[in-house]
Amino acid sequence: MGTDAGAMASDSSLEHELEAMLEIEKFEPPAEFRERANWSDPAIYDEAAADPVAWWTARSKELLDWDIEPTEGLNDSDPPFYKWFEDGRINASAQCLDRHVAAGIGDRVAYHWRGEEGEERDVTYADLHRDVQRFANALKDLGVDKGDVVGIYLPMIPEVAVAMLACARIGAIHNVVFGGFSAESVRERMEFADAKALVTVDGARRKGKTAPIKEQVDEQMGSVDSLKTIVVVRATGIDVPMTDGRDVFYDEVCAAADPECPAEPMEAEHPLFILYTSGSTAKPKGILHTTGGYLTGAATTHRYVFDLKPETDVYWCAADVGWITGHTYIVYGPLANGATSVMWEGAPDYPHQGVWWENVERYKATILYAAPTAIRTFIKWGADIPAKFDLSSLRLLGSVGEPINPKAWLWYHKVIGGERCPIVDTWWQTETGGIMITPLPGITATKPGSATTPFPGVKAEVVDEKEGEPLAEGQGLLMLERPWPSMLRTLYKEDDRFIETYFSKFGKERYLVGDAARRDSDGYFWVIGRIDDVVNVSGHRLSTAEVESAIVAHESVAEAAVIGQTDEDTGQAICAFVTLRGGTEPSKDVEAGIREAVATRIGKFARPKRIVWADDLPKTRSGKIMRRLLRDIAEGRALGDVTTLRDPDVMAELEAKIAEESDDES
Ligand code: 7RM
Repeated sequence: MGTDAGAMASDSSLEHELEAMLEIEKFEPPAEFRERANWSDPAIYDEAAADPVAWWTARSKELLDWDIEPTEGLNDSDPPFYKWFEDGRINASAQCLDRHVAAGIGDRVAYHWRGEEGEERDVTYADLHRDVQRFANALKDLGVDKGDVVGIYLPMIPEVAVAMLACARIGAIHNVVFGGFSAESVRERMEFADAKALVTVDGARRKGKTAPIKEQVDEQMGSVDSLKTIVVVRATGIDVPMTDGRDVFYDEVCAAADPECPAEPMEAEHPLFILYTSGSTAKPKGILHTTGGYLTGAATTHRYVFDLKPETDVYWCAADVGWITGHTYIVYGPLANGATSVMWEGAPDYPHQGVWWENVERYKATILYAAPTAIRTFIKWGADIPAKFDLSSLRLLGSVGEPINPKAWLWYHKVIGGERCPIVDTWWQTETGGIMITPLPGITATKPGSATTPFPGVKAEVVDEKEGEPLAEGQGLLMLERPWPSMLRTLYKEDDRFIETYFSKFGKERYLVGDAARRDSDGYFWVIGRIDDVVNVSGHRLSTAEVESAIVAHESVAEAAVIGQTDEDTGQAICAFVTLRGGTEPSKDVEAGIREAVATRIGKFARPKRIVWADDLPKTRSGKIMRRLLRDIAEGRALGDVTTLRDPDVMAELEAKIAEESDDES
């Protein structure tokens, strides 16, 4: 009781302080930070803008050691199929490992890995170099060739980085699926990509429990014809079913493989990976990234946005490797730069709610990169939890995945950053490969809630929706107006969809982001959110269509419409309007069944938070569901234009339903 009262008192005075800080418009980089920053001269922006291709080419040569240096920067002869550094040769795994070992820093820790139960493994660059070579040879022995697709479905263990780099070493294209996705999602992503092999795990630990991953994978993978091999990492030691002639253990194939696997220089445009992400339709998009340009973007932004000093920093990106943030800022960026990272296996509240801060203290982390949803959760748990740990090692904080509300920004700044750490709010996407709009911590004055301005060499605009005219100030569509090295090259095996999705609105030279944004009088960008049917739950991208198709798979469901509803914890939450088949009455059982159907088909994180039973859905005369009206009603706003509805009464009925719902709550 006593401590609770104390915590509440301090929380309410903190609340007042944050309230007062909302008045501060701009936060200048602290002088002591600026003095030591990798970049502190704003002239860098002009230099890059004067000749962006030459500027990116110079960064590429500064931060990477090409086997054959490119003679050309950008090939823009066939937009939107841009090529970068086309005649250069480079191997991503050699850039991340061999050159550091050769430079004598092989014993530097690449990952301080920490497991859920407190286990620790320090993995050095030399360790990774050894393991990657063996696994690369093992993949070859298993028949994986250059250009083949290899699925990776692993939890946050060092083997995930080994598997990615082993693919890169032999020119196989990795296709990582986030561990939170269901086995069914994995199957779909293996099918779409014609994956030849899948690397997975016996079981995955989550908050003290072990999920039988291999068993779940087995239930799905029989029908994937292209799949010849499943490699199983023994991470938990649980018993697993193995199919003769298809399944092998990671440790056994590595032990049997040749220890030396020289890295083969790849063409700069050789595909490095595919990563599936949600779009407007139910079918996920296979974002394709290639080697030289992607690595250039990853290394450059990682070094300069995070002001990385590889010799002294301890960097922690608290994302999962299964998302683009993990690809670029846990694996390729940090390893290319020779950084020492923290890799945390678990959840933020296991074994206790202070475990992140315990990790910061334990490894003396200097840079922390996290999502606003995590920060909002920590705010809810209370400032007294981080206060128990020594966070004085931190010197820079980052945010990614969704807009950060100013209050959360200020809390992060004050409670975690001790008011001394600049915050970099980084806007980017799976498609962009790396950070695009962000402060430079030694240069940019930050405003809480704004990702500020484009990275050097990047040209972004907010344009009016109809004509695509850039707006000096005000709200419109966010566009990227010039190619950049780490941009997606296409949607895997769907070139037409690539053009249609990103380059059909205002032409083939202007990339349509899919976000709405605002520019203020200083030219700062404020990203508002998606304009398409993409919902962002805790920084996880989901399409309303894919959740709907999972819901209608339930036998009792006739029709479903899904919207993203503003949520104070997760940014947006899934709200589903469901009509049941005749004869089925709404019940807790049906509700549980629907949630289960979504968990099985997509993953637990996609389960609807709220289900509204509807007798009918608002549709236009041509039968399109008007999600805009559902959004209005779910958020308790006045309804917009309903005149295009086939049956305007539907809305009145739904409004009555929503009113009933809130009566139930009170
Ligand atoms: C890195 C990542 C991309 C979408 C993007 C935005 C939203 C990401 C920010 C942000 C406001 C940010 N890739 N988004 N970062 N919105 N401020 N700093 O998240 O492909 O999974 O999602 O996420 O809507 O289009 S992603």
